[in-house]
Amino acid sequence: MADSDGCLFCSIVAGDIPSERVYEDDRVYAFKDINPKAKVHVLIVPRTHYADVAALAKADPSLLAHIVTVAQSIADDSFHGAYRLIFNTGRDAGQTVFHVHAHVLTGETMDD
Ligand code: D5M
Repeated sequence: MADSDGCLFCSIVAGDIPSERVYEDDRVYAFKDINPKAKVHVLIVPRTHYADVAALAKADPSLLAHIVTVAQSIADDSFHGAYRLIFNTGRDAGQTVFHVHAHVLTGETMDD
């Protein structure tokens, strides 16, 4: 677990910053990406702060598996179970928020 002070997604999970909720349970919170790259673009974040997917996988693999299950469920509801699941990991890979988040891209056919 890394420092969660001033973390944008910790503030969203806590309800201190508004978001468009899609799903939540005791372990994760899912909300619409503010800058969607697909018809349906949802971010799934664990309530507990981990900096990236590698840290999450090391600390709590079952929570990572749960995120995949939630992504599948969102895609089942949005687009017959077809989706892309992306974890940008590291600044040079485009990660801008250092609270692990799964991008779920679905809702339309993606050819490229
Ligand atoms: O993805 C970080 C993602 O977080 C990026 O797609 C925009 C999104 N974002 C940033 N601020 C917000 C708020 N306030 N609500 C919803 N979505 C947000 P990364 O993989 O780190 O580049």
